Parts: sequence; C-alpha cells; structure tokens
Amino acid sequence: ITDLKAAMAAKIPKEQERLRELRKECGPKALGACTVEQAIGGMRGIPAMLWETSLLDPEEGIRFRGHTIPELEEKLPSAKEGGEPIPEGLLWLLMTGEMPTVDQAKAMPTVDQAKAVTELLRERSKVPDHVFKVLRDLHPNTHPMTQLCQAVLALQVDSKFAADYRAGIHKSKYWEPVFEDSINLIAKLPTIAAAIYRNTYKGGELIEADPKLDWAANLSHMMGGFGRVSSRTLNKIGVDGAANLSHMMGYDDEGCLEMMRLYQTIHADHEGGNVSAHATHLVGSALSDPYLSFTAGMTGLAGPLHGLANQEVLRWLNEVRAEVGDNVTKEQMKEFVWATLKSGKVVPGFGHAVLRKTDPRYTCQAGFAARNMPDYPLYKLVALLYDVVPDILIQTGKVKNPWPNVDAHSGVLLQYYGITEENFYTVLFGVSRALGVLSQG
Ligand code: CMX
Repeated sequence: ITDLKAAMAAKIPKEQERLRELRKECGPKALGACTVEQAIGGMRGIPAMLWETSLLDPEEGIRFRGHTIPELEEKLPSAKEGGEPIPEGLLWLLMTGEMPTVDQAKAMPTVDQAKAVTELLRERSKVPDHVFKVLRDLHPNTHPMTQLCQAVLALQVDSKFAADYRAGIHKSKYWEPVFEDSINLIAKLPTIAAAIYRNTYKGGELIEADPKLDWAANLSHMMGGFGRVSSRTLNKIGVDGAANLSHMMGYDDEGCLEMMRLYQTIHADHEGGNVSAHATHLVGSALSDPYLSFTAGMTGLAGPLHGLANQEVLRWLNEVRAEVGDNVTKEQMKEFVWATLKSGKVVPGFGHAVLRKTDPRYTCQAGFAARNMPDYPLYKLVALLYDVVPDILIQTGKVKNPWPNVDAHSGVLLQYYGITEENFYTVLFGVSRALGVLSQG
C-alpha cells in the first residue's frame, strides 16, 4: 500500500479504540506531582500531554516513533544512494508509525511509499494567487516568520475541516478533513517559503518548481536554484572549475539539496512540550482547523528562545567576527561569551528545557559539516564554541543544560551554501515543523 490516506484509514479505528481502552483502564491514575516551580516555569517537566509521534529523552535526545536521529539517517529512504534522508519518508513514519518501504533499486516504484508521498505532495503543491498577493502587499519590513503566518492564514479559506464541520461531520470522521488540510498545507509550504525568500531578498521574481525534484530539494530550488549541471558540463568544467560550481547552480548545488533534505528531516518534531508543538496542539483542541492551529505554532516558533534562536546564533557569530575577525582564539571567545552573559543576554544555541546532553540534531549537523565543509571558517568557529561555552555556562551555576541545541549549528550549513539571510532561517525550521505537529494532529 502506497496511499498514505489509505494506510491511515486502516489504522485510525484501532487507534481510536486504543485511546478508549487507555482511558477506561488508566483514566484515574496519577502521572506525577506538580511543584510550584514547575507551574511558574510553564509546565516544565510535567508529563501532561499525549504525544505519539516523538519522545524526548533528556539524556539521549529525540526519538521519532522510536527511532533516534542516527537510526533515521540510516533507515529512511534517500534521494540518492547513501545520501541524506528525505522528509517524505519521515512523514510516512510519523503519520503511520511505520518505516516506509523503499525502492532504492528503482525497480518497483509502485511499492515505494516515500516516493508516493513525494507525488502526493507534488499534486497538491499549487498555491492560489491570492496568497502571493497577500505576501506582496505586506509592509516590506515584515519579518519572514510573520509573512509565513499571514500566508498560512490566507490559505485557511480552503480548509476542508472548517467546511466539513460547518456541514455537520460526525466526530469519528474528523481525522479525514484534518488529514486533507494537513497534506495540502505541507505540500504548499515550500512554495510559500520560497516566495517569502524571493520577495524579501531577491527582488520578487519567483522560480517554478522542478517536477523531477523531491519536496525539500524543490524548496531549495525555488529559493534560488539555477538548474542542475549535466555530467557532460561537469566533465568540461573539470576540477579547477569546481569552486565556481555552487555559484553557477545557486541552491540547486547537490550539496545544498542534500543539506535541505537533512535539515527538513531533523527539525520536524521534538515531542509536544516545546512552544510550537504545544501551541499547535492547544489551538487544535478547540477544533480550530490545521491552518489556524499551525499558525499558532509558528507565532511561537518565531520567539528568540525557541526557533528564532537559529537567527540569533548567526547574528551573534557575526558580532564575534566583526569584533575579532575570523581567527578567534579560545581566550577571545571566552571573553565574548562572558560579555554576552554580563550584558544580561542568553548565549543563543545553548541550553534546553528538557535535554541534558548535546542535542543529537546538533551532532548530526556537525557530522554533515565535517563531511561537506571541513575547512569552512564558520564551522570551525562553531566547533570552538563547543569547546568554550559549556564550561562557562556551568560556572554561572544556574544553567541546567550547558550543551548546544539544534539551533547552534543549522545557520552554518545554510551560510555555506550561500543562504546568508539569517532572518529567514526560522521559516525553514517552520516548514519542517509542519511535518511533526500536523502528523500529531
Ligand atoms: N545562556 C544564558 N543563560 C541561560 C542559557 C543560555 N544559553 N540557558 C539557560 N540560561 C539561564 C536561564 O535564562 C535561567 O536564568 P534565570 O534563572 O536568570 O531566569 C537559568 O539559566 C535556568 O534556565 P534553565 O532551566 O537551564 O533553562 P530553561 O528551561 O529556563 O530555558 C532555554 C531553556 C532553551 C529557553 C534556554 O536554555 C535559553 O534561553 N537558551 C538560549 C536560546 C536558545 O538557544 N533557544 C533554542 C532552544 C531550542 C529550540 O527550541 O529551538
């Protein structure tokens, strides 16, 4: 079976029954106590939400339907052999709870579930003109995350759930229009994100999707890909010309496409307690449709202590470079970190409300950087931060987790491939987060 909705339809009645049973058998049981500090701290550490798509272990990090990040890198299908995982495979896993079947040999495409998701999303990717108009009419200084929220709200006019609810749909069938809205929204997000990028930074000229590319690679392409280079051209350019290659191809560079696939996979879900997931879930519980609920999540992701931290990390690194140049010593870096703390600011990209070790999403991106950009100065700078920051945060005596989180590394990968506009980074995070929070819906 490669039809995602049919796979869901086969599971949903059993899941509904499982939930009824759970309630009946365990309903009155207590999950734990709640302290005053936890209440003040915004429910930190209180097991108070059902979240099935992923589980966050403080020591081990995130597991998506039971699979760690390294396992996902190994098991999820990829666009090229041995390459990075594609988010379509993750979406199948998150929604159905099962690893998608793959057809890496390309012999039987009809059994390739991840590929079927790619096609499903492609079919529904067309964004109505009125959404582009909304984006064009916004104040030019509107932050890309605010633009994302406005565009998603503009799409809400087509909500199937809202229409079916008005028509009196039975509650046991809610999942169907929620599924339709979720897939429609996920399918359109790359085009919307690319339009925001092109409008804000590239004069507004949009780039058409490439029907041969997968979901995440198309996002990269529509942001500014200038075409993939044939092997004949590659041979002509030869090794000496390789440095110019990325420049010529823009974000169609193979490395950039792979980076985007990985990026979109690992940012998808982080259990239900974080602000974007919780907000989406909370608003959804009022039976607000997926467009409204996801927008609530995105307004939360736009906060500097959550998703906007990836933008803040880049700003902060650029301040370091402006002050001391690229060849920063350990001592200079220490001084800079202390100065940040003394001025009453946080060190962005470090710390976490739940994690107590280095975020495996950080480690995974560091691995990608080591493989693809080992000599890149910004990568070295981030590696230096890893050496310096945790010790200092420990010395403050109050930071519970001194280790880096996902946002400490993502900007470096984007910068390397020429996506230098850090104000846009959280939009890329948001596109990925849709996979997780809408699957849980
Ligand atoms: N730099 C400076 N101080 C920090 C810190 C950091 N990176 N991380 C925590 N602290 C401080 C807190 O501000 C708090 O100080 P006060 O008691 O004066 O208020 C104290 O240490 C205790 O905080 P905590 O219990 O360790 O952490 P919280 O659960 O309160 O906050 C988080 C978690 C992520 C908001 C925090 O670590 C932080 O602000 N980090 C920097 C921003 C960041 O990288 N956010 C992205 C997180 C990942 C994501 O959601 O995308």
